[in-house]
Amino acid sequence: MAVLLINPPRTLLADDNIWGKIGSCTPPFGLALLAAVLEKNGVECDVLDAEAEHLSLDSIVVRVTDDYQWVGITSTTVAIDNALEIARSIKAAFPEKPIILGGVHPTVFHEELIQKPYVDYIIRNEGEKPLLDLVTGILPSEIFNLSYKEGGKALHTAQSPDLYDVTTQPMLAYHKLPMDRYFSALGSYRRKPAIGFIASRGCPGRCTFCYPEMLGRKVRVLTARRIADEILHLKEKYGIREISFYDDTFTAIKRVVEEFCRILIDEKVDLTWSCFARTDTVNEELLKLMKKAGCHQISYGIESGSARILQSLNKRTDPAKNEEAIGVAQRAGMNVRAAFMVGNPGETESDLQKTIRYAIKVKPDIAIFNIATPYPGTAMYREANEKGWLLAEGWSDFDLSKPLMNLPDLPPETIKAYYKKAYTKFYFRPAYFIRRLLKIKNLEELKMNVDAFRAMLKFG
Ligand code: B12
Repeated sequence: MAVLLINPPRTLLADDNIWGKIGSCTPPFGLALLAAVLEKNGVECDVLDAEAEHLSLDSIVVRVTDDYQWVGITSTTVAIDNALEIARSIKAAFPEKPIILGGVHPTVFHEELIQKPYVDYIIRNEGEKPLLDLVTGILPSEIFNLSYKEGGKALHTAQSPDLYDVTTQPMLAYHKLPMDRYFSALGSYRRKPAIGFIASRGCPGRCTFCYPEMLGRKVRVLTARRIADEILHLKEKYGIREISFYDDTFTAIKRVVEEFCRILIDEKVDLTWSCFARTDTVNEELLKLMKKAGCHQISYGIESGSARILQSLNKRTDPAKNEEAIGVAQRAGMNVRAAFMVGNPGETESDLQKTIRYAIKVKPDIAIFNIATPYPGTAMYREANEKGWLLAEGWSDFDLSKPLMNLPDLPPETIKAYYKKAYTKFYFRPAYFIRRLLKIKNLEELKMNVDAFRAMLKFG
């Protein structure tokens, strides 16, 4: 028995989406882990990363052969139309092959999506155990987190009372992936080859724009030794020199980060890396240790320069504390990448001006502005839905570059104008340019910065 797991291609990003210019190509961590779990349990499995391979929808079905008895497809919200189209065309060509959907969007909309004639199963939330159970013949009614059909009726089994034990997680099935296709986002790496990695699940934050129930609210992290060993494998086997940690909050559990840094330092591992953090999970001592262990960039979700907006996003930080955390990281020798959201509920034009002024004042090395997007499953989506603000024409609009809420105090055109304006105001300053240039350490970094800077300017 063999399983094919598919990562659908995203709809091409429009010219007015900054991510089309600076975005990364990252391994589909979830699918690569599911493939490793299946393989470890004797189930043959392949991963088709149609996003990384730039496959058209038509060419995906050609890669489905009789050898596969099961097809699994992952999907976020922005990719769901493509995921469903792939499911539909595979079902048309191979009516006997069961099709399983998983990932964040099918989890939120399992009731609706299981009704599609070309979807046989939906695995909600964490997929390791339910997928293995399903493909090894356990009865659907005995599998947690499963939506399925019986006699034309949709059935949904209970949620598993246990979260997946990440300490038993096998190394991702890198050998099933097109490893030479992956790269990190412009402006985020110092050396190449750079690749994404994820060491934990969960986040201590409870922001209104996030869906913390997806993989469980509790923060769970691999052991420091496990993280280091997998990275050493990536270095040895694939020549990786830099890691971009994509964990929601890499610094959530300080003890593990400290131990990981000590391993890198003691074993003199030649690695540069970057990560995401909340500003309330770092301190000077930790940042200095991370810097010593090769971390050159930290990304903070700063979101807004307005305390009122931060409060309404339930961000549990404030502009002064965020400014302090930026300064501490820079004094520790790191670059800071600050992410902001424009077009939040309750925001006015004056708040947007405040955010741009704040971004300039607190001097991050890189600033990213996204349009506040109400993803299904989040408190922001519920509010927008209840208040009749939702504007999206389709799920492929959910790409962080379109105003999708018709807010009472901020028309969509104003949000769009500030989205662009924020980039021009932040990047088109001689002081910024000089500051950035002086921090560049090598030729690779210079080239990457020139590319990133050109993208930001062209965009703004
Ligand atoms: C790393 C990451 C990325 C990476 C790459 C993701 C990738 N290639 O897998 C990059 C930076 C490229 C990225 C891009 C985007 N991302 Co992103 N990303 C994440 C992040 C931080 C981690 C995802 C991850 O790997 N988790 C760990 C693995 C183990 O979990 P998993 O993928 O969910 O898989 C598990 C289950 O979902 C399930 N499962 C998943 N697929 C399948 C399939 C089958 C068949 C089965 C049975 C089970 C199953 O089993 C897995 C194991 O338990 C998440 C937040 C989070 N913490 O999850 C956001 C997140 C997924 N991203 C998000 C968004 C919005 C985006 C972008 C739209 C942003 C943009 N800039 O345009 C794009 C869309 C990309 C796309 N192709 O769809 C949102 C999605 C919200 C939504 N409703 O769609 C999230 C949830 C962040 C958030 N809190 O809002 N992202």
